[in-house]
Amino acid sequence: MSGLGNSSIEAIEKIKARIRACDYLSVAQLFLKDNFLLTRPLKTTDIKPRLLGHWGTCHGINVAYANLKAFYAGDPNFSFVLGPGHGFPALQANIFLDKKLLEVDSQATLDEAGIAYICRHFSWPDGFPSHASPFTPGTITEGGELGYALANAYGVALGHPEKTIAVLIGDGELETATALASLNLRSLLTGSRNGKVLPILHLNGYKISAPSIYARKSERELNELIRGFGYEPVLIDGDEPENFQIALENADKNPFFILKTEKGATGPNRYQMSHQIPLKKVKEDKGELQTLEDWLVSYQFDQIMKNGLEEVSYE
Ligand SMILES: Cc1ncc(C[n+]2csc(CCOP(=O)(O)OP(=O)(O)O)c2C)c(N)n1
Repeated sequence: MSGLGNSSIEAIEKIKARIRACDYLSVAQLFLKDNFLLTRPLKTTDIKPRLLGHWGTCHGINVAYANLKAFYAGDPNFSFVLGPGHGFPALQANIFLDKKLLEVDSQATLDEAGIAYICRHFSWPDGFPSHASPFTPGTITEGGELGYALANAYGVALGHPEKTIAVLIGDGELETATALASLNLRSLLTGSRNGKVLPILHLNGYKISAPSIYARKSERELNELIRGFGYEPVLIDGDEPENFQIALENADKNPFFILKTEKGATGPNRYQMSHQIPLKKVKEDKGELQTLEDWLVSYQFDQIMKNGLEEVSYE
């Protein structure tokens, strides 16, 4: 069992700043080929010629990653398995800040040059792909196919009682036969010889542009479904770290967390409009360009740079 300890106000502020930093870096990777720190007003020539990637799920990933990293800081037996494969800018931002990317790529330094490098080369010829790839440290399954995250997490737990594995599952992903059937693994993998799996359903409401089945269910119906598989549902409503930390601290034997954040949260358009790239006309439309600049500025990344990127690292 871990936790934030005595300095919890500082720790909560760090989680908030970390989420802002990762949100900023996610947007910058998707859109920018120059002017990564907004040292001058944004110009159309700063925007990548081909916008490719997924924004909608990124904020939720950043919320889960930061909260788990803070809670399990320094625990070598903790791992995080990420389901929704489309939030690669978010994953890349997190492994960049924790210097995991630096271990395999000497150009991903924790400074201005490293930021320019990861942003410019995201979804770029001979650069990083728009999805997690074998190059990404820790990748198990590649290919953009939804469904395996929960089974992979139980696989890690098998025969390793010392391990704790949190796994983020998309609400669209949980509609797949693979993910849904994997809920049965809880009954197989109990007992003292296996590790602990902490499933987190990312209930952002949409799968691409349609509402997910789980978002259409009432809270009661969803809870009963989860209880039917032997878990205790724990709702984390919104992105406030305080709620997330309390949920982790109070979790009993078989928790199943439901992280409820809006699809596209913190971005300019929400829900079904935000699965991939919002502001599709940003290169031609001055209004959209201004919206992108305002969106980037809203994360106050200049403040984070002033304090130093180490301050938002859980290395
Ligand atoms: C097995 C499989 N079926 C369908 C798809 C196509 N697909 C890509 S993204 C997506 C929706 C994912 O929704 P969700 O898991 O809720 O992720 P998020 O909303 O967080 O992006 C689907 C169905 C896929 N990648 N894999």
